[in-house]
Amino acid sequence: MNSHQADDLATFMAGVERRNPGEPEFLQAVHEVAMDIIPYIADKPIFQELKILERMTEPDRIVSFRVVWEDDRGEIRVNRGFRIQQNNAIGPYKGGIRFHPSVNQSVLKFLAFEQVFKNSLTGLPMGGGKGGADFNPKEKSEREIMRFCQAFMTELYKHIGPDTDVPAGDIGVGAREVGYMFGQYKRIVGRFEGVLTGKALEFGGSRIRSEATGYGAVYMMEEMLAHHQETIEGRICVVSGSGNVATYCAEKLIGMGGKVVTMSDSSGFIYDPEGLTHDKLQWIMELKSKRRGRIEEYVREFGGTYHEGERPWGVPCDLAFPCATQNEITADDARTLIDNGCRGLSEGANMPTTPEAIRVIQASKTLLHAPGKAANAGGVSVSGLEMSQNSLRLQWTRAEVDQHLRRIIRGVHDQCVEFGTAADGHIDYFKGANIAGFNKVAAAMIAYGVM
Ligand code: NDP
Ligand code: 2IT
Repeated sequence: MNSHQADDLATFMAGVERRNPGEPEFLQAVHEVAMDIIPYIADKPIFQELKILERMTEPDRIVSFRVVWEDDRGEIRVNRGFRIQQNNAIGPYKGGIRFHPSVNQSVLKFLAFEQVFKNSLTGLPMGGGKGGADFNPKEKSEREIMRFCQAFMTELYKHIGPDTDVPAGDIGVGAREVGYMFGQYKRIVGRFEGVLTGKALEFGGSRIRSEATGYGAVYMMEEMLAHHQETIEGRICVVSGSGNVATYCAEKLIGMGGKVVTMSDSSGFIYDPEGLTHDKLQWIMELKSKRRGRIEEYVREFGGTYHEGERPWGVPCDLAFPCATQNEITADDARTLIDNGCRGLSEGANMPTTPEAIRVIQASKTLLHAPGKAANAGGVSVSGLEMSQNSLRLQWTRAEVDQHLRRIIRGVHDQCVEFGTAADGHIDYFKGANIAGFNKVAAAMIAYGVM
């Protein structure tokens, strides 16, 4: 970036900061994209004249609403729900719903903004959105979860539809919550339609949707390594998280001959030097999704060590897969990973790497680093395939969906290479993903004229 472009970036960001005070996560996500797009459009005046980036950073609309429900003791509880409809230039708004106490407008705006670029990269016709609530599903009974989901959908249904906005899962929202929300939507509108993805197979879900994000993060790593004539086989893998994305990421890694030695939750991480097996992973899936227990219980069952309050990045590894949450890899963590000889980092989570950590990795040039908008695009890709299957009123086989998923991730990888390769041959996957994602949405916005 030359000094003129640096000035343009500073001016642009000053405007975004003025319009979005107190929203650090959103500003972080916008800055990471603008850093690549502003130099890219420097010699393309049409994008500047038509204020494409300015328009992309302003959500089409934000819906915020009260969610009132009754807990098991008969107490009335009040939460705040949101849906951010960021951009529908290339298709209906599409993106997950997050239930977590940390949810606020800034977090959902960062996720909706990232989603626009991610969905564009998949090549499927999906715009970007995100929703959620500051509801904490932990220690809630099954009936409380159900009542909350129903109350949430009783407002959200007014704003979504199979051709307008199609939510799915994210942190704290899996097949169970999608089932409750889909049931409530169907009850209110009186129609059975593909308004949510991540549904169970019995009522319109797609095969491999549960697995897709984790599998996709591994396929992306496989593509990056293959591009450099390397493979996953025999590599030591560090995974964070123990939810949907982390567990299926670990499953695919084990299946491909990787040695997964860690998993974590918000309390700490476990290290198993022997490596996880399919049986151990099955136990973790049951622990987390059925018993809703803590990852520390693993060491009582299988040995290894538990590290309270720590993240796993200090464990020497070849490949790292952050699959928990945003900003979970700091600059110090990035230095540790690089010093330990880590070769690849594939972001199963959204924005897990801080800006300082990204700079450390980019400066080292030794680590293949796929951003979340490319590496975790597998989830929304199979959501897109679920929409197609719902429209066609049929269900594809596992092999068919997996084939599509692999093809889509290969396409994402190849776009990153096309737009992210420097003169010296180094591939900046962040830059490639940002530019490729931007191009398609920008072209559609230009075609529509000024709006
Ligand atoms: P889950 O709710 O299934 O699992 C989340 C995991 O991350 C849990 O292990 C949880 O620990 C941990 N975690 C959550 N918040 C924090 C935190 N603040 N600090 C430390 N650990 C935390 O969610 P998913 O697996 O679906 O989502 C994980 C990541 O992947 C998110 O960034 C999400 O946006 C992203 N993603 C998800 C997709 C999907 O299809 N589900 C698609 C694309 C991206 P604990 O059990 O203690 O809460
Ligand atoms: O961040 C994401 O891509 C998701 N949570 C999945 C979105 C979707 O619509 O499947």
